[in-house]
Amino acid sequence: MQIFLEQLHQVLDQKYILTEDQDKNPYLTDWRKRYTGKALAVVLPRTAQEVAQIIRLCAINQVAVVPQGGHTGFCGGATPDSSGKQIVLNLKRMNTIREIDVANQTITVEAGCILQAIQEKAAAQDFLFPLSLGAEGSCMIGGNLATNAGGTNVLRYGNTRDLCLGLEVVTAKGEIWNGLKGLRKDNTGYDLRDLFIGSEGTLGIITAAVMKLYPLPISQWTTLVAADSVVSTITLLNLFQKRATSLLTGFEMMTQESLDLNEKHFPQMANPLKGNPPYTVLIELSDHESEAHVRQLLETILEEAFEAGLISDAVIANNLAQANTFWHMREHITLAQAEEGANLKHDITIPLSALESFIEETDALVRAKFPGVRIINFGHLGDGNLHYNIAPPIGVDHKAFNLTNEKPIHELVYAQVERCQGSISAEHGVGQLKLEGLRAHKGEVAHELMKTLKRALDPQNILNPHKVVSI
Ligand code: FAD
Ligand code: 2HG
Ligand code: ZN
Repeated sequence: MQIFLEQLHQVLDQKYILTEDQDKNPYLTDWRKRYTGKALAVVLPRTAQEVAQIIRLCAINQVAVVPQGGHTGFCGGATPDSSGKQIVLNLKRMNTIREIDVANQTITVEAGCILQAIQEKAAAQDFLFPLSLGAEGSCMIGGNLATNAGGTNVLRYGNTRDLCLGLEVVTAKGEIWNGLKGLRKDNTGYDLRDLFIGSEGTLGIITAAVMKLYPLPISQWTTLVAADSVVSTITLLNLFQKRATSLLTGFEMMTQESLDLNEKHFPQMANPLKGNPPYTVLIELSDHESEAHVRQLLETILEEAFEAGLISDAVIANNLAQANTFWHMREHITLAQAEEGANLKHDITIPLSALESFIEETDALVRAKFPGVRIINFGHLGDGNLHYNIAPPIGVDHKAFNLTNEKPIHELVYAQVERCQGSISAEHGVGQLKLEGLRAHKGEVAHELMKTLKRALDPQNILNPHKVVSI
């Protein structure tokens, strides 16, 4: 290993190869503090050429490499194992926005660009970069692409995969594939770009990307509404889809228990709706015509929803600051859960037609088998994506509870997901957290095909081994 470290010094300046514990430690624990690993070194390259040289050295010396962006992922994908033999390759120094192509409506960015920096750069040129998630101040576009992140704008603009037109990737052999064309049509055989997106660093290292831009909306209106049942929230979604069509850019659901937990830790985030309703829905419309147009449309749809008995209360944000408060309330649920202690996450998708029966049956089963637990169910309802998280009963030690109950709770929830033909990972990926369950979920044929791809693209198994699939 000494030889390998010496070879690394021929590629990178000493200060970009971290080998001391105090320097490495900030890169070794994930955001949830669920995983802590060890690393031979943390390396901080600045260019794709340096990444390629590092990978070539890893291949020669059989050293495994864990690519890392902001380390905000929820599945332990960017955390090394406990052997101390892997290196972490963090992309944060590759943070140049290379180009905005106004006519093509695209932005070319390096993998280490912070998501929020891309949004801001686009906005400065009157463009919208629609990917938006609670971690946007610290996650990086390379990590977003590697996990195919979702977030709050998916129902209008799609997930990260849908926003990407081209990639630059360093392969397991240390070659650089330049696929940075900003083309909306390109049917020249296998889609390599789609292979790397969502592969969580197991097939290649993303060093740059061409992403789509959209015109900035002229006006956005945000409202919070109260609903009594799951079926009301879904009927309401369908009403907005029908009346507002592409103007509907956000449709987020939060249960009473989720907002209670929020208020406990962040009293300033109290729900402005009266009477603590069972379901609170945050709805956002975005318009390119005029403020008056979208405001009137929103009021008309809400009136219709009241008349149909779908909602019992509504608060429309009067200004941007109030709209931001509504969004902060939604985004703080994750932070409230983190404050409360370790919790069990289930990032799942269910077809909207099965959502009502999923929630009603699963809530009943969970409450019967694990009395007192809090079901912190919230999420991107417009995408059928629930964050069906479970917090231990009040007053119970979280670690002890999770130790005994994690497995049976996961089994119960995932069995329900399978029954409803859903997915056990909607947007957070697989990483090491869901590695074991993936074979059963995907089925033998799909799982073998994934392994075949992994073997073909990374025969030495040096790219993020034992994440997503083990070969
Ligand atoms: P990391 O955590 O560093 O890495 C994630 C995976 O990608 C790892 O497997 C890593 O090896 C790989 N990787 C990273 N960079 C590269 C690269 N350049 N090339 C190849 N592989 C790479 N996720 C959502 O989808 N929707 C949400 O709404 C959402 N909200 C969140 C809110 C909060 C408060 C937090 C903490 C997280 C949230 N997340 C959400 C999860 C997380 O932010 C996303 O998964 C994000 O895309 C991860 O980006 P990152 O840069 O932190 O990646
Ligand atoms: C969100 O939608 C994130 O806020 C986090 O995906 C979900 O905390 C979670 O489980
Ligand atoms: Zn989410």
